[in-house]
Amino acid sequence: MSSPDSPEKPEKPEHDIGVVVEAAQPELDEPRLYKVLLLNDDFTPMDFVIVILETFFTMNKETATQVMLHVHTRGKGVCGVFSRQIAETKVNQVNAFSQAHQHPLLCSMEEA
Ligand code: TYC
Repeated sequence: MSSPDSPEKPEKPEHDIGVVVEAAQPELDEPRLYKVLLLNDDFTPMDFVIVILETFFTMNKETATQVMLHVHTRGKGVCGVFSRQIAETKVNQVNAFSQAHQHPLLCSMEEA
């Protein structure tokens, strides 16, 4: 046990006299954004894809129908653009929902 005035340890100051606190650097980089994509296949019913777009991407029926037809004719299409964590959650939710209904519909993401 060392005495209170042992030489190993400087005495703890009562206050942080002489300590300079610098402001944190502002966050300069914008968070990266990710497109969530639906991929076409030959088996998933069109109505099921429309339900996906309405349920997970809050589209109305008209917009959901347009996006579904775009995917159907062009092979893939963007459902929305999100931060990485939200995009990952959407992809997982859509793929789990499609699997649960035995449809091969695939959802993926890529940096915007
Ligand atoms: N091609 C499907 C059909 O003809 C419809 C479909 C659209 C499937 C979009 C997937 O992401 C998709 N029933």
